Amino acid sequence: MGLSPGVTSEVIPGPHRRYNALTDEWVLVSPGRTSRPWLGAEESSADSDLLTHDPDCYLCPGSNRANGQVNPDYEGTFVFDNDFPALVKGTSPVNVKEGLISAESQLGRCRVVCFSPRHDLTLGNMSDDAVRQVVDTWADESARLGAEFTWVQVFENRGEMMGASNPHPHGQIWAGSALPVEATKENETQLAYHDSEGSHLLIDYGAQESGGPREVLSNANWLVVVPFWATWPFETMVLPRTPVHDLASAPDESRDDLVTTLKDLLGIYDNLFRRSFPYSMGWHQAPYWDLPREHWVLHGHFYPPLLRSAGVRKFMVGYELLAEPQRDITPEEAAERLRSAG
Ligand code: H2U
Ligand code: ZN
Repeated sequence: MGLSPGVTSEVIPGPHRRYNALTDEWVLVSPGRTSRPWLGAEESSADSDLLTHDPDCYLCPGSNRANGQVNPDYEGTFVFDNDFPALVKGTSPVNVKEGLISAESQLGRCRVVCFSPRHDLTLGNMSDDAVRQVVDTWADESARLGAEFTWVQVFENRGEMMGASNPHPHGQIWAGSALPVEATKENETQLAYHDSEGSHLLIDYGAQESGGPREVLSNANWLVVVPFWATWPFETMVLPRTPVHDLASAPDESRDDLVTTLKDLLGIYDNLFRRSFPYSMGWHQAPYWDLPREHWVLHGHFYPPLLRSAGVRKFMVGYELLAEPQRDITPEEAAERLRSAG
């Protein structure tokens, strides 16, 4: 490829737009704007002390869930069908096409994944073995759901600010028959790149960023960067160093390295503003279909909402909603601050 790690490491001083090669979109970057006065919303940043087992928590072992089922006395991870699923298998077919009005069926299944029986832990402070079990559970569940559905979305909403309903460490998996919007964009860019360059977009991108100003951390199998085109202030992307299509095909040593990667990254996030750091994270795995998958590289996205302190969040409003995403702190500054929180 002939790409050097120094490319675009120079500071770009004024407002400019950056291209997102993964989604074929643009983001407006306005360096220096965080120094503007702030009289707006400040979120409460107090982390409350949690019980190791909370009898009122519907995810704790032995608890009653909303549908009346009782959780088993589980010891590692525990997965169950969401009692309030956004996608279901047995709906009557929808096929509407009348002028500009279209609708189609979307069948699916929603799972809830408890990461640990301990109510007070987070993915970042669980033991290596316990996090490895979470990675294996994500992989096994994805393969199983992928046998039935096209897209398997593994994700975690952490913290009240991101809409998590409960501090008990947990995530969700939504599997569906149609390829969602984000996946469709990423599929098109990765396929087009693979066709024209004969290599993988995200592997080449990782190679270009490795050791550069946007790298946050790395090891033999994984690289974490603040993408050149990041929209959220401390957004990161977790990239494998060699093409892996989905979690289930990640070999043993890669999964072990992923455990270290996740724990290191989450430690950095919690250190940054000295609070339990809220975020939405998730894995983008190749679609489970008969069409080509070779171009697709497994990767993780972390989208944290915080901007300048534990109490001030980034709002995607105004220009962002109406025109295009905009950021103040540059991806290079964000990566620098994340590295120093390590
Ligand atoms: P979130 O915290 O990301 O919302 O995930 C919790 C999920 O757990 C949520 O989707 C489900 C909610 O529907 N849930 C159950 O399936 N059973 C319950 O008893 C309560 C919540
Ligand atoms: Zn609990």
